[in-house]
Amino acid sequence: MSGSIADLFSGDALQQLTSNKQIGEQSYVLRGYALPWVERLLPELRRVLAQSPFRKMVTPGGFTMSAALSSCGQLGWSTDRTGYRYTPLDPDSQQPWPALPDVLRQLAVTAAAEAGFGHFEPDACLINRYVPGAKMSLHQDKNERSYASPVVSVSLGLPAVFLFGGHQRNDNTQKISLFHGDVVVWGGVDRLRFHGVLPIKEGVHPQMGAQRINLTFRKAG
Ligand code: MD3
Ligand code: FE
Repeated sequence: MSGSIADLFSGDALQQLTSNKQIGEQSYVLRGYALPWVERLLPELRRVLAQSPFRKMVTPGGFTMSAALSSCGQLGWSTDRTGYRYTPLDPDSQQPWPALPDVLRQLAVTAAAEAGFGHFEPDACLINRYVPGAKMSLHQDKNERSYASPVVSVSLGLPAVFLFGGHQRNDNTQKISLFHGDVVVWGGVDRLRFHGVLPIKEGVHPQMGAQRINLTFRKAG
């Protein structure tokens, strides 16, 4: 008979996949932190996406991003041939982005506090959808007005390998596996570090299907 998954991993490997971890001077992985919130979060996410559906976007360089994007909150992020920006209106509908649902805000604010960032006031939640094969190349997040606030990210669905680099594009990167329900908080001196996501492996998540959805909460304005 098979035992627990603990039997399949060495002590070190299991530790790596299940423990909270400081990954930078002011960056923390909170393993499974969102799990108790998921049931309340998914119906709100569905409502948001009915109003502002996922869409493919083109970068100023002319490349179509492999992740599909949407947003909620006072400001939403988008890109086209003319640049990256936060706007109060969804450029597809010309209507305001859907409001940031309370449960999403509470999750982000509570996780930020857990990582030592009190008084986080997110005004933007970027929603990325990755199907197997989709990735995000190494980049910095520099479109926010101030870098004083942290970024909180919530991973849902298929696992991903997150790349966490330094302040120079060619600095070494650490690879961090992120699973359904994991929350990561980045702030302070780590706020402008390069980061990316390796291509998502084929798979089907029992609750989310064949996709990974990542929510990133920011104070953009
Ligand atoms: C580290 N998204 O939307 S979230 C992005 O998994 C983005 O969808 C990735 O990078 C994803 O911009 C990673 C994590 C993230 C977001 C912002 C950061 C990590 C960060 C800002 C500074 C340092
Ligand atoms: Fe980013």
